[in-house]
Amino acid sequence: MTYESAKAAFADWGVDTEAAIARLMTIPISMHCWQGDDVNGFERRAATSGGGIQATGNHPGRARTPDELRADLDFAYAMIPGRHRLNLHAMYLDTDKTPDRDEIEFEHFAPWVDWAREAGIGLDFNPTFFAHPKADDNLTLSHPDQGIRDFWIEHGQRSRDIAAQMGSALGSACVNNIWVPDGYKDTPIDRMAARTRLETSLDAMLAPAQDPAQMLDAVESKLFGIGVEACTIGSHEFYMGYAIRKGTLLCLDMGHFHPTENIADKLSSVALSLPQILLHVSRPMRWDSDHVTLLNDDLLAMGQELVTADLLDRTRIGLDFFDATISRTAAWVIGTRNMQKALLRALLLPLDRLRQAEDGLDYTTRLMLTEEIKDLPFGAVWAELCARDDRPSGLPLIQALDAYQAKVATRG
Ligand code: RNT
Ligand code: ZN
Repeated sequence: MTYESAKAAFADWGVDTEAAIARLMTIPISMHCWQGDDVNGFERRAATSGGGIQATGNHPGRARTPDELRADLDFAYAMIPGRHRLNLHAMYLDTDKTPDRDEIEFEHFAPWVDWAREAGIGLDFNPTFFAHPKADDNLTLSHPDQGIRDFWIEHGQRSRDIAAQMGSALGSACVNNIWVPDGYKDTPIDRMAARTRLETSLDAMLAPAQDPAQMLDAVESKLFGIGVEACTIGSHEFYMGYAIRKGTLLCLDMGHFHPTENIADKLSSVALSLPQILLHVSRPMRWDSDHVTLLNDDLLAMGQELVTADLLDRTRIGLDFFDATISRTAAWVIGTRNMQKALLRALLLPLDRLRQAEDGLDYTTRLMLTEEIKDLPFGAVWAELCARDDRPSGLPLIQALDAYQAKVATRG
């Protein structure tokens, strides 16, 4: 089907495809650096695992250096329509020096900032509270030892400073997202003590004022992780309350809830109490498995909520998945494009008709509408959008992904 006939088909339903295309092109997705190298990072010291977020798989082509990772990112962005952001973790510093986590500085990330400026890409940031000897107990900001808490508070404060400098250097507020792995494998006696310690540490970390035009604090909750099955200190209730009281963003990771919970349903509820939200778009399979996002019902629901609840201007969309069994660059491209496709489908909905049916309690019409519009030619609009931005789609995209993977597969 040609774009012109697709445009006419949508126009019959009162939907303007040009407006949908134009809107989608303004929505940045924050692509996560850690899909490119299986969450290894570039610290020049023996890596420790931990935190329950290790990638599984051994597909050839993992980026081993910052330059390789940037080359892979350049390729991935060239396959994705629009202009986007990069979400960097502190462990991805690019320097010959070997600062410990409590010694990191903006200069250690300067090559990333230069690259981002050149590419017109915004940066987001994350302190790294895992894969470090001082996180081996799965306790960081809530550790009973004050010295360990202070170490991580220092790391967090430095991360906030670095984020602010990134935001100022690039003229776009950098979200600094805090996720800690803290929790207990087996049932604790004193949850309150641990949660109080986490709160006190966060308060200390967030005490220095920062300019919201440069950086924004976010906190990420979790239901459970490998090794902390009995209790996660930073639970959903903990961070939702904290974000509301302290005015930070709340990060909702789609893999961090009970498997049958609908994360899209949460947006309108938390948005009534919070000015801004951060998303970690992911695909849990039975648990927080961080599979590459598909264009499935969960993603479609997320896109739809962002559009219908008018939350696009106060939601930062970030991705969080890592699969080491497939081409890492293809994973980025597929997952990011799927998020965009979900948003495009939402932007192409005949919302006035749907709302009218719902407001009139005419659920039959609402159901007829939602099911009939599934047959509209969304694919032709997406293909047009890709073509206009000089991005491949369909078979040429697959060829491009294959060719790039063949190139990087020789990495040792
Ligand atoms: C872990 C969290 C967190 C991490 C990244 C690497 O469960 O989802 O967001 O995936 O910080
Ligand atoms: Zn996450």
